[in-house]
Amino acid sequence: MPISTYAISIGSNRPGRHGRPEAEVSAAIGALTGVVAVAPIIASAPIGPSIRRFANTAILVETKDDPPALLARLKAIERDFGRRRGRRWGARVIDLDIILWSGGSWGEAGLTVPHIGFRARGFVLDPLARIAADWRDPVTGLSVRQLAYRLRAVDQRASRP
Ligand code: A4P
Ligand code: MG
Repeated sequence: MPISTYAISIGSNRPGRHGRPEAEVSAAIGALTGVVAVAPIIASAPIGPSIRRFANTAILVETKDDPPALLARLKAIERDFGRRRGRRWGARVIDLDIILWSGGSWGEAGLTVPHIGFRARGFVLDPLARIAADWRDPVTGLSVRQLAYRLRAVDQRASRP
């Protein structure tokens, strides 16, 4: 497998052994090899049933791993950080999702890249736009900058009286 680049989103809304959610996010970045770019960590209001605020960021990783191999590495970190399997979208110490892959699309064995929901999530698009604004989503052909802009426009329309 040649070297490819991945965009990974990181979220935490529960303290763990490294400390507060921001510290968990930083520790997860430290646990990964091949990290070539790190966006600022943002605080974001929870989308879904969780009440606690999230710390979120995005990173770029270069690796020879194919998508399933990288997912296995990410899941090992989630387990090591004490994430418990439970309610989907429940509070979690760390959540690591593969968002984009320089190889394009992947869809086998329970793994979908680009991530199915990322186009509707500001907490993914905003940090990612800081480090990979021109990266094009192979499904829509839109860049991360355009996806972030489009989502903000939708949100503004929704909040207009
Ligand atoms: N899976 C399939 N595709 C992928 C992929 N591209 N990356 C499978 C990672 N995993 C992928 O994921 C469930 C299963 O999806 C995995 O076992 C893998 O085989 P998960 O991470 O265990 O479950 P999840 O995180 O609860 O679900 P999901 O769909 O990843 O939800 P999200 O998108 O992570 O949303 N609000 C704020 N403000 N900030 C957040 O970070 N996060 C969520 C969770 C909800 N609200 C939030 C935030
Ligand atoms: Mg996830």
